[in-house]
Amino acid sequence: QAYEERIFSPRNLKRAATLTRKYEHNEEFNRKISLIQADITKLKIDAIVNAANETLLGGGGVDGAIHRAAGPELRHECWELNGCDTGDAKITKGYDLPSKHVIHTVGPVGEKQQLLRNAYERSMQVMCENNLKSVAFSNISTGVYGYPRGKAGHVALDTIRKWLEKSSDYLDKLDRIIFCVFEDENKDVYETLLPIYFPPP
Ligand code: AR6
Repeated sequence: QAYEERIFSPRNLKRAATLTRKYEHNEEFNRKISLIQADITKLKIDAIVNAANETLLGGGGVDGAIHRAAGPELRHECWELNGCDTGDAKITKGYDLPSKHVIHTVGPVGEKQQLLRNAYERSMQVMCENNLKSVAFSNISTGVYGYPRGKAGHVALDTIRKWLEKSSDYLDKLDRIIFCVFEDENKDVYETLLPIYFPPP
């Protein structure tokens, strides 16, 4: 597990120098943010965030992978949740996954910024309500739902940065927020954007 992979690779730092800073450097925030490229179903963590659909009954992409790895009990629990609105999030146990929980969120179909923000924001709320200290996000809406990857990266990072700014009461409890990218294109997006939202000193 590459939890320790830091966000400031040499390549990253070089890019950071050329980018406009949107936010101030904050060492505590930076220590809690990670980028990893992995199959999210392999992560041993408090919660992984699934890019689900409104039925919560499974599908393709990362949703399919999570349901396959978690086993049929996950579908049973999801069934009882009666679906989930776009921009909302609901939590289940992780069953056969190494992750203890799954936070199922539903991103928008297409580029609807506020709904994507809501999905990240609500996932963090659900994490807090359940007293969890670590969470890994998949790249909500950037697959089948067709949100442009670069723009989705901006929304994800900005939403999490803003959440950190206003959640000082939870920071001591929070251990880590991981952005889990799967394919190279999203890895490039996050490597480029992380220094804007979480700038080095
Ligand atoms: N681990 C981490 N990320 C993954 C994995 C994995 N195993 N597999 C795919 N991704 P998508 P959406 C990435 O399409 O766009 C489903 O059918 C993938 O590369 O899974 O929100 C649901 O049921 C992409 O960057 O989710 C919904 O109907 C990201 O996960 C619909 O798709 C999200 O792609 C949701 O579409």
